[in-house]
Amino acid sequence: MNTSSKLIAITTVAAIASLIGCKPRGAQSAVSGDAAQKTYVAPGKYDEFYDFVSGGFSGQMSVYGLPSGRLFRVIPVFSVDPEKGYGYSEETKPMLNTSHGYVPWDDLHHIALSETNGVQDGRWVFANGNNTPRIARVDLKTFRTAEILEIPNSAGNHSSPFITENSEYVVAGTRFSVPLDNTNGDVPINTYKQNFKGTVSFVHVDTSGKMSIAFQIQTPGVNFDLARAGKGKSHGWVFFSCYNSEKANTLLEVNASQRDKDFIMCVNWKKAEEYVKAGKAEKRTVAYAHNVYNENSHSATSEIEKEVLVLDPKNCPDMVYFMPCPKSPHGCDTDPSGEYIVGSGKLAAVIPVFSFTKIQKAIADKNFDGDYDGIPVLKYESVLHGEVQKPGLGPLHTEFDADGNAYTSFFVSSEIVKWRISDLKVLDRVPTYYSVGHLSVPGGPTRKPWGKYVIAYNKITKDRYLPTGPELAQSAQLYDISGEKMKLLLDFPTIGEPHYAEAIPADLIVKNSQKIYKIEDNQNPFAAKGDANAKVERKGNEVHCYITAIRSHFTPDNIEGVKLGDIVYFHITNLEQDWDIPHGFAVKGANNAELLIMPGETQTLAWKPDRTGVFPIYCTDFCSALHQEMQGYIRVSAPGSNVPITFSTGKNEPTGPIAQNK
Ligand code: K7E
Ligand code: CUA
Repeated sequence: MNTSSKLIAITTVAAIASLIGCKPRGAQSAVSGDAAQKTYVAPGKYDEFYDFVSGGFSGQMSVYGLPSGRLFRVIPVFSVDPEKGYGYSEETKPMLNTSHGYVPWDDLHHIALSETNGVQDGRWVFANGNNTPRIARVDLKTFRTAEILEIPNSAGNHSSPFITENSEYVVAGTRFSVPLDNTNGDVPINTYKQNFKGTVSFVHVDTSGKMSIAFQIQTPGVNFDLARAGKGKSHGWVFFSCYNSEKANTLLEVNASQRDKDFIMCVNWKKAEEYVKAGKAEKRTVAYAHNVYNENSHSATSEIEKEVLVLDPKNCPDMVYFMPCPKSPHGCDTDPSGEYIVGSGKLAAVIPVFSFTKIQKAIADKNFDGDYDGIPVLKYESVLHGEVQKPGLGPLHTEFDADGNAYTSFFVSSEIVKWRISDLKVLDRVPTYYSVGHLSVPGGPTRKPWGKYVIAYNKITKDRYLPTGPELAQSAQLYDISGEKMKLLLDFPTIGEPHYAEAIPADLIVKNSQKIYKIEDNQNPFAAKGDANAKVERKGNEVHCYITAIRSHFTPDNIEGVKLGDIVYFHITNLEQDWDIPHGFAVKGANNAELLIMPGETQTLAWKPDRTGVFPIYCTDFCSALHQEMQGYIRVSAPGSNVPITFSTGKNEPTGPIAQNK
């Protein structure tokens, strides 16, 4: 054991001992005097940045303003959202379809804003579903989930989605290695070393935003954790951190921490594209869902795709290299110039910083330290720019400003450390409350950081907020980085558990924000584009109600002729053409959520009545002074009844043979 590895070993023991919690001293330290002024956004004024924050196990994404920390919206992505009817309306259910059927939840960790020439462009934001591997694209015109693509040959889509500088690809590395989908997966778990493989996927994004899996690369059975695309000079490469190079399949806490170094995997995707073009990829039969929301029909479709192209590095020289990285790396981040790649070993005592120029030279000189499963391993010293010494305990993630500085989060020692990339000197450190995970600097992962702030996304709140029972809100903390020293400005609670977040100047999004759906563009097959088109039709045991909503009534508002055993479909068209006037729709006893229908849009609620009687329907969104009058009734009769289908608004003559009920 040399001195540095001894140091690592000692620090590792200390780190493991304190992994469970470490509260910084001076936890109640005061914020600087002008913090309130710096975060105060006067009523009616706009924030400077939008902040898109992952919701972790809430499966959603939330949108805050910075510097105020005000919550603007929760965007449902992988989880159903009864507030908006997402995943409950017939139109949105297909968004949550997978090869396993309907999966109404996921674990959303990472955010990737679209880029042009390495600069945020405000078109889309991508997010990963960890559990049932998926990538979603949210359209920033509407702040709605526009597309969800399942990832085959993957299990735990954690190393995802990280975007290339012209949004050519979002990448997806599997956290769990598994028997691949085209093999017989029914194998003993302890045959891990023979039968379990990893993959990284390159998901192409076309100019309209539409995603497709261009190719996958099969890898040794490690665990991929995070990734970053190269930029500038390193454009064309993606760097994936991985742990468990021991290929352990039990007690990873100990067994995956044996080796001094794990790896960062460097993938030359331009080379991979050449191999795909040259026919080197193997077509494999798999099954994965591809779900797309159509803005004109306001409905999603889900297709199961059956094929994927897989490259094996064994047949593709010069495509994949491993770079040793101390002790179970987590974060893997590339600086704005694209020259430096920062690895963050969770149990390491240093932060290694690699040089892209040196990586290229080491490859050219074949400066290898053997291979790992046939893939060349670059010599650590030959690719290293240097190590940040004594930075803190448990480095996780690094962001950058435009002035050559890096900001690294330390989970175990609960702090943010600012250091200079050129000479690796630590410049400043501030505590976080508590146990910070990701950091985010506006534009921090791009070629053009906007700087100004770093936001810490913390795992634990403890004593920071009013107690709310056994679980407390997770928390973000805003720090001013405009000076030499970082200054804490604000705490604000978050929805779900925040992992990564990205902030973007508001004007890049505001100018494109959509206000309504034009009623004349509405192609939903069940739309009623005016009260004259409102109707109720029976088709076998289905009753389709084409209902319009406008302040402050539904047309029709009285419906009869439904029989027990029928399925009733309420197709509600919101005829409003004004910004911010949705209507809601609910019916008593429905085993479903409400609908929330945007101006010009049609959404459908399916309802299977469970008893005869008269059931109220009403608008759930306070839309006008007479919102409370926006209501109606639907009558359900016995299966054999001869009540005909009738529907009306504003008429009160008896319809149908009601005498029988008198
Ligand atoms: Cu560090 Cu899932 Cu990005 Cu959370 S991960 S912190
Ligand atoms: Cu419509 Cu309330």
